Amino acid sequence: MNLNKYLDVKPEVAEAIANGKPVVALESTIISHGMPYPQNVETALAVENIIRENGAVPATIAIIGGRLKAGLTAEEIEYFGKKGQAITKASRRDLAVLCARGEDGATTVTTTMIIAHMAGIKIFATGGIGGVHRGAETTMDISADLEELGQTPVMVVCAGAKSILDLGLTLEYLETKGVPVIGYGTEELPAFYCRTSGFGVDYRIDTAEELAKVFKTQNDLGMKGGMLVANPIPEQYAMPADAINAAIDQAISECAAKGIHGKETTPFLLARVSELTGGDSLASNIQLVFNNARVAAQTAAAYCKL
Ligand code: PSU
Ligand code: MN
Repeated sequence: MNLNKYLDVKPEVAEAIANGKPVVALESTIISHGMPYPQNVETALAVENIIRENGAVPATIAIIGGRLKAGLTAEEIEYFGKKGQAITKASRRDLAVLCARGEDGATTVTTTMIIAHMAGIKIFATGGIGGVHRGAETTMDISADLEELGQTPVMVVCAGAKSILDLGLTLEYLETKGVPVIGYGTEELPAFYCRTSGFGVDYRIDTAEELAKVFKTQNDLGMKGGMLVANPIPEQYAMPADAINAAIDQAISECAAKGIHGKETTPFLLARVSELTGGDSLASNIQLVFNNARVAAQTAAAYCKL
């Protein structure tokens, strides 16, 4: 089963993959760098339960002691949650060094896609993806997540992207890379805490069955890239755009003033926006991840029937 000598697939996950049962991948940077402890651990465990309730097996992905893990135990999730930002945030360029040195790494959307694909998992649920940062025309800060979506055949179900990014440029980049951006039940790209952004998606799809069919077709066509499904936060948890945008603008100017750059930028902005908007934004963040887990599990189940 383990085709890759650095990969450990949790037995429950390996069994599901071998028998054509639905599996949903989950990332670990959202645990270590995306939310505070203990809500991060509680959320990660609750997301796994939601995936099970919707008929799929969860596989939280991470790097532990240099091993690529497809599926974590509850103890391992607790370890990532507690260690938080002390864990290396692992993107594509970090993978070989961490494996060779036997170190730990929290997987971003990029590395979760890579490891999911190695394990044979096709559908992945998260909160928000990385993208083209505001001011990228001079900083060139463009997340590796967009490159990965262009080259690895995994469907990523998210709630769009936070307006810490330039959403218009992010969509342009995805178009260049040939990544279909699908609105789940919407024509507009959701902006994480907000259901709307003013930017249109490429296609609107209303059912998990059609998501599965389109992604299966893309795979059958031999196209190597992924697909981005943007699922708006449920209405009752959505936040007013004005309050969020004020916090985002403040966080971005603080980030620039402190000279923060590179891989630290996104974790800094996430933590600062969350502090500035208080507990409401954390509650919304948790609910949108639950919502994405449901859609991903239903899509994985539909995919297995095709
Ligand atoms: N955006 C969020 N929440 C997150 C992330 C981004 O709203 O947790 C994390 C994800 O792991 C994503 C990564 O893959 O940050 C992107 O980091 P960067 O912008 O440095 O590529
Ligand atoms: Mn970056």
